[in-house]
Amino acid sequence: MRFKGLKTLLAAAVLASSSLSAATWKYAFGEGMSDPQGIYANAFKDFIEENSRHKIKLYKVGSLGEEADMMEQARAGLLQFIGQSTGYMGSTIPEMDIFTLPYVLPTDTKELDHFFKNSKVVNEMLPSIFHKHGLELLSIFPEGEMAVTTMEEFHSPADLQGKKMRVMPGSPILVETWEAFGASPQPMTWGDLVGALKTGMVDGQENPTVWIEAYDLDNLTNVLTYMGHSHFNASVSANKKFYDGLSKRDRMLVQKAAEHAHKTILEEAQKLDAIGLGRIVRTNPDYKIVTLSDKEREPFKEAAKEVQESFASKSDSNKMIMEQMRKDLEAAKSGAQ
Ligand code: 6CS
Repeated sequence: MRFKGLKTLLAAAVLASSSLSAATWKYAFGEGMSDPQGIYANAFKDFIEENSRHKIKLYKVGSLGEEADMMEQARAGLLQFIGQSTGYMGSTIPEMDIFTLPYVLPTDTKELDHFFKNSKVVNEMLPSIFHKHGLELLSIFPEGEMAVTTMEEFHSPADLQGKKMRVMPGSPILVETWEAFGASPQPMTWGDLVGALKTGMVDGQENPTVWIEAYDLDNLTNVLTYMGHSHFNASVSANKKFYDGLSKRDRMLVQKAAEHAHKTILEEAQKLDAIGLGRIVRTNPDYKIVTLSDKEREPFKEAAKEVQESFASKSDSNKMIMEQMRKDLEAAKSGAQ
């Protein structure tokens, strides 16, 4: 009896020490430290470090290779956490292309917030899909409406004929979208984009306004166009084996850190986008800013339908995601009022 009690005591001591022992976890993300993914990563790191003895080592984009390399490293367990733009994920996790589909997500920021907080696609369906790819999904968040920067103005798909538009690599749907919009899509990494704009290899690109301003893309193009077609989103996940191997207490810590970082970025991202636009207007007064009218958007919306159908036709899983997405967006519309 005394022996059994001793064993229980020893086991408890081992368990306690394992959850108290300090570890350093690696977290790579696809942007710089002061960009939205960096703000999320820093908020996550601060929360973990303030509430445990663990440390987080952050790796900004480029320090561990390109985005595709980061994803491989995270799935292989060399990294414990990864933050990545959804536009880089569709070829690995096809269902993630739901976030790059044109004219699906609302432009209204309240609706968008409601959607990301309450969506069944985000909170119930995607986590189990991520599991199949060796990842534990922690967050998906919007960084800002996609703005299109080009050398020349465009108001219709006909104006885009033959224009080479850079898209993020790793999303078949982005290629289909810009083809449907009349352009000639050119998938390329972020690292190659600035050179491609300078040498005329591409005629335009799309990104949130905050990013366009921060990386001087307004000075490399002549026109910025809002066409209301999509939002730039990012996701954060953990390597699943690592996550499953954590103590219950550490899993809770990771979830709480993700909730905290998610809240932080939702408050910040929209402000940042508006600040970015304000800076462009002040520092680059000759830069043309165009918002397509509802009438001008019509042919793009029409073209988008075939891309939405194409996404849903790729697999049963895509079809189910698309159906639930429509319900989630309806709920967001009424919930945000
Ligand atoms: O266009 C891109 O590739 C980059 N854009 C943003 C807003 N974040 C990271 C991504 O690599």
